[in-house]
Amino acid sequence: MTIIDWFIAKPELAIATIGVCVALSLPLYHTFRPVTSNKEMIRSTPDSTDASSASAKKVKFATATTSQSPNDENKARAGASEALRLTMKKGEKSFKKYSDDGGVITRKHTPIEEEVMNKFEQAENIVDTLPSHSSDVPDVALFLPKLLKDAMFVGHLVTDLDSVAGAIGAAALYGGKAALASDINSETRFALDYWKVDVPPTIEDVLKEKPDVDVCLVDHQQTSQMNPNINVDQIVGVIDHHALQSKTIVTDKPIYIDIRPWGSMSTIIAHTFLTHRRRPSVPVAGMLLCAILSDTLNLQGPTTTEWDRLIVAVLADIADVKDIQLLASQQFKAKSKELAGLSAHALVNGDQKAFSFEASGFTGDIGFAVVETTDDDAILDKVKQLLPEMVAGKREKNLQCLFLAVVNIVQLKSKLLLCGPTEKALAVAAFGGEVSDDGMTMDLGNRVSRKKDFIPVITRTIKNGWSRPKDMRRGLSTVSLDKLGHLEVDPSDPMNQVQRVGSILESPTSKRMDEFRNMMSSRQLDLGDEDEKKETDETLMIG
Ligand SMILES: [Mn+2]
Repeated sequence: MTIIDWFIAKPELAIATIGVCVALSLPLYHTFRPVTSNKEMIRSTPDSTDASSASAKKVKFATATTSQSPNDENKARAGASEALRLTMKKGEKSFKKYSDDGGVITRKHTPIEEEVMNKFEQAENIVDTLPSHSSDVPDVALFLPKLLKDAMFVGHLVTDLDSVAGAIGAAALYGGKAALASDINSETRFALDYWKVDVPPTIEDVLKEKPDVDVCLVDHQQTSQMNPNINVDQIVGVIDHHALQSKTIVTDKPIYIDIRPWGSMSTIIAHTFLTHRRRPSVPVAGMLLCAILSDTLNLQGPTTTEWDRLIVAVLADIADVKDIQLLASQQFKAKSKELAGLSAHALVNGDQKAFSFEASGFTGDIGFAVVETTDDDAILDKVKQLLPEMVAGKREKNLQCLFLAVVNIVQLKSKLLLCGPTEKALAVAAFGGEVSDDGMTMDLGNRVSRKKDFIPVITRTIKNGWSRPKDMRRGLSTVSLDKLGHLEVDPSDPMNQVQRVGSILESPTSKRMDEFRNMMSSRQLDLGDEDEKKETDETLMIG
């Protein structure tokens, strides 16, 4: 008699046996499950309330664990963290293999995915400590600025996502109303639509209704960035992450001030939610998340701190964002509708992905950035800022090649920016398009999709044995990194635009850009023309 036969013959015994096995394995499961034990530790710590309530919480929690309630346990684990964990394994560098006619393509984790993955466990533990709905029990260890209650929270002029999301978050946290200091931009519009949040009223509308409302400035404290309708005497608070400069407001009474040197004002609001053991609603968490991504340029900007990284992971979990890279890309596309306001750094890094290759003739990572626009000329006019930024980014990220495709989404055509001879050679081999006279761009015709039109073609070319042409002069890879400048935020810029400064390529007195231009337009570089090779040897290498 096999076990199965026995089970069929004695079903009641079989069920009992399974029951005993499950009962025995559950305690073991919980003993060796780190997240659960952490949660137990945090939850069973008595808080400032009375002992009976603390022990009631303990009992309630114990019941929930032993009964394995699918609603409690699975819900907590079925969020964004779990989704990301399923697609990314710690230590693995790449994922998302998909087959196209070019074959299997492996995309590297984007920097933001890696950042979020690194903070998963911490974020999960933090989210687990939050009550599912807010309690009104005050914690004496925390200062609750009652003075912000019913205030109007408002950001700076030329308002941005951090200002608007921060105002919405602060209004939800402290109790009050968010208002707009000026018209919203396309990125803010995207976030409001995405998280289904109503556009806040304008400051003028709020003041019309309630002229003597208390005001809390968010994301600024300089009078020059303040909406002129605000009377300084009505200001009761400032929550900000900018430097205190000469035009900081002056008040005749003490006000609430919370200024921290973090990457985004919304990080401060989200962190205060956590310290007050409050769980922001999904729309508020989503807005704050998008704002941090915006201000820190997907956690890659120079102002990014560990707090921004941690809070992004926490908010992604609360807002149940299953694909953080997809959200970041969609937001960047919305942002790039207002390209005139974007720095070269933002354009090159806003929607960039890296792909790994290992083939007979070429091994390494290739970065591919895309800017989708209705006005490609406006972007191509910035080629002198974009190319040095590409060169610097390529060096910083240790990429073998970095491309930027400027895609006209109305006419469905693209131009490829070529930042060095390797890119030029590979683009010629892959796309066979016409290189511009200055050697810096290639017409890609009606190819418009990175996933369908660009990467598969490059993949096929490399798989078919493409390698760097022999005797090709090297590009700017020999220039030392520090000569390519460093990233900086102008403290007086409310928009926190990240700029590269001090690059020898951008200096007006430097001839490097002209040398670069000459080098790129020189035909022998990528084609390995034997006749002109001697000349190459004599020509001074850039760097
Ligand atoms: Mn900001």
